[in-house]
Amino acid sequence: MNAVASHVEAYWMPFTANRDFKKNPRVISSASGHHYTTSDGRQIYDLFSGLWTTGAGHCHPKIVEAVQKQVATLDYAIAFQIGHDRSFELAERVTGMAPDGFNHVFFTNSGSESVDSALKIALGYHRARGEGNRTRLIGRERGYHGVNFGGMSVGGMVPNRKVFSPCLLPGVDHIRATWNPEHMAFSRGQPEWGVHLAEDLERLAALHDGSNIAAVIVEPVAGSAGVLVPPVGYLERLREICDRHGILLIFDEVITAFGRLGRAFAADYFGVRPDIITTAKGLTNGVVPMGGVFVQDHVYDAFMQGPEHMVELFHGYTYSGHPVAAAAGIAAMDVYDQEGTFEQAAELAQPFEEIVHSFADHDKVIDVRNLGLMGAIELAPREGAPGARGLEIHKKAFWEEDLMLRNGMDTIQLSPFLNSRTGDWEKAFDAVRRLIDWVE
Ligand code: PXG
Ligand code: PLP
Repeated sequence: MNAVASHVEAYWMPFTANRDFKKNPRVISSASGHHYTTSDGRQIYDLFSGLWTTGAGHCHPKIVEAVQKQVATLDYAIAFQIGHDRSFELAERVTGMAPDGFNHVFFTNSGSESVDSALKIALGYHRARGEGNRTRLIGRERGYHGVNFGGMSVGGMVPNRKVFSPCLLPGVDHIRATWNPEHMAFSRGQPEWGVHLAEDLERLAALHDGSNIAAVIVEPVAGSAGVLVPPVGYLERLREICDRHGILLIFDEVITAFGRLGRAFAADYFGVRPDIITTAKGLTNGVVPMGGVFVQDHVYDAFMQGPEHMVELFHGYTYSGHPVAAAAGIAAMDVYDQEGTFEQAAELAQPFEEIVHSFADHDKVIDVRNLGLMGAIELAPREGAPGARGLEIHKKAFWEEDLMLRNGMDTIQLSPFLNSRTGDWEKAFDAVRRLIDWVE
């Protein structure tokens, strides 16, 4: 065991092969801008910007300063029946950036909490309007909506659901994922094929009667599943079907909100307005854990009835709107505004598309997908060992190419900084090519 390895046993790491990891731990000690520094002193270029979180770069001085100031001014304030300035300020700020009609936001501490909050809000909304029969929830195969019971139930990642199968929420259905290799492989941006996949929702409305369905939740672009981009017209079609049946449409924008597609929200990018939007990650540039659920006025207003002394939504977290998180959020919005971060991301989308699609002709690559600054290079699995190529590439990238690369099974997931320098990409993607050439 090396010096680091002896200190890593106590921590049960999330979504990690603990025993394999602990034999030779990959450990980060600090970060600045576009690089991490490892515990053995190497500078590593981060091609995943944290975990889709840190689009403006690590340890941004303005956000660091705001957090330092806040923690010394107001560390925590009771969150229920009492308010503090920072949470109101952030709420005003971010609803001001949200699509029209989204004038309220409920704060959480993560994407998983945002999703479970959104599902509860959807159920409460219908009940408040006298439609308490609308209880069915619909998700999508291969969707990722976090790991809490609600999000896991509407999610469609099989390994995340398998062990918990008997305890998933009842009354949940899934529409098909928007990926079909035969018709969609190597599409640049949105695939032309596949709008009809939205009709799955119409079929479920016919099966259950639409009047029993509360909400459908989808990621506008599926992230964790390996960047599955919606076909042209697909999200619009979902919106139409929801309207026809009175179903709430929830966009899970935990990855896509705050610039990943070159706009504040994917809802803006696609010009499709959901009823509820879940966010996290980029809300604070990943600096302090925080999420937010944005709701349209008709959703908020539905709750604002009955005796005024009564709590309208029996839901909330001790740390909802935490002062330090809110200060980080406000500073992140300042950075995005002042540096034109979303505009930078929009300009980088085309060069990014070129660079990821330069892998299309590699004999180990079976698909390349991209939209905005989300990208995926999918490798053919090694015979009898699915996932092995992806993990071997991730590890060698860390140890020998000084590169942070995230793999999901055999798909290399790409989430570059919103303010990346294209010269850095050239070096980083040269390394990616060497790794794909090398892997057996
Ligand atoms: N919804 C979406 C769309 C997400 O991407 C969550 C909810 C849950 O957020 P929290 O903060 O509870 O983790 C996410 C999180 C990957 C990967 O490898 C992505 C996420 C989580 C783990 C792995 O792409 N996204
Ligand atoms: N190492 C790798 C593999 C890289 O991709 C990069 C940047 O792209 C670096 C190191 C450091 O690059 P720079 O100092 O230009 O930011």
